[in-house]
Amino acid sequence: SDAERYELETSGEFGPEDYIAQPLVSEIYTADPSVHVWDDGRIYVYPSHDVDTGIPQDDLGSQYDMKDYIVLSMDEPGGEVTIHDVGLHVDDVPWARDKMWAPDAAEKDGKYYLYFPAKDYDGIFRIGVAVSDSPTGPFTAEESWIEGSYSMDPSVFKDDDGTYYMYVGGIWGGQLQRWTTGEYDDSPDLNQEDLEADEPALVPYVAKMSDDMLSYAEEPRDVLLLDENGEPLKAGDNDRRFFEAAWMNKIDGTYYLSWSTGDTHKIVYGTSDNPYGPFTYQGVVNLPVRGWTNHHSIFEYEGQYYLAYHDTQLSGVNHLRNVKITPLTINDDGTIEPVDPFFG
Ligand code: FUB
Repeated sequence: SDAERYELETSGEFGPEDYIAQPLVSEIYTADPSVHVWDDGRIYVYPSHDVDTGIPQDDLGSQYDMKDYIVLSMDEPGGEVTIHDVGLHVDDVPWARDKMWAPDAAEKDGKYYLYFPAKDYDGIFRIGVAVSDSPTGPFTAEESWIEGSYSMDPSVFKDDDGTYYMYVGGIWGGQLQRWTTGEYDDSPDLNQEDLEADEPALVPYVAKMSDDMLSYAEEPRDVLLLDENGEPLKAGDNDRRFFEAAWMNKIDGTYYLSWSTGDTHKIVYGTSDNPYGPFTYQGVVNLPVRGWTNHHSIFEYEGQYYLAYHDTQLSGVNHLRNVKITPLTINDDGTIEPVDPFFG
């Protein structure tokens, strides 16, 4: 079963030969890789920069106590990786207190926008933006978070018509369950979703970006995620329901939204003919990796799709991760061939 497999993978002893891909870098710990190939043809990885600050592990992910962002880049998959200077530090973000979690980036008219979640001084996750003339920074943060933003794991998708959309959200430590009324609910017992198993699961939200890329051009709206019968994925459907890490691709005219299932440790996906959804569940992108979290991006380089993801090969510690890249097969019928991060 998936559960047995996860137990084996997280408890077992593994050598490099057991993994289908190797860490991009070993000098620093990196996670949550958002990958883009900008107009210069180079591959840029916008990851979280994992550090250990001694905070004990809990179900809210308090041990994921990251402080800055460092961009990686390379000429081609498998090419030499450059670790760039710190692109943005939490001390240089006026509104942010801590928890610089999974970022993403966008390019528009020669400017680069780093989007990132962080907790404000009330401990509430918001989405921030910082701007640079360089894809690797340094990025200059705006004074405040993006108005109307909440929760974490932002990703920004550029559609063929030049419209940019941001997808956001994550449950449990990501706080999405605290926003179901539209206001932040600070109840101490609301650390997980408060739903019956047969109720619709929580979903990410999407908003079109303004022309200047610094704010939402509209009220965020829920992204509906449906099963094969057109019913919303249920809160008890832990193998498929949304947990965090939404990522958008458009492949042959179809919108593919992929996400992490969190406590079942998979990356799965659904498809739609509309960037707002609804998305119909299709299958698995990535089977459980070594480590609790599974967070990815999908990108195309010279006609080949790739999956960027992370595991804990180098540390064996959940919050000290390393990013990897491996080829991804899109089948002729448009389905994604699931990646097994282990040989054998
Ligand atoms: O890296 C911190 C958090 O862990 C991310 O925001 C989640 O997606 C999970 O990977």
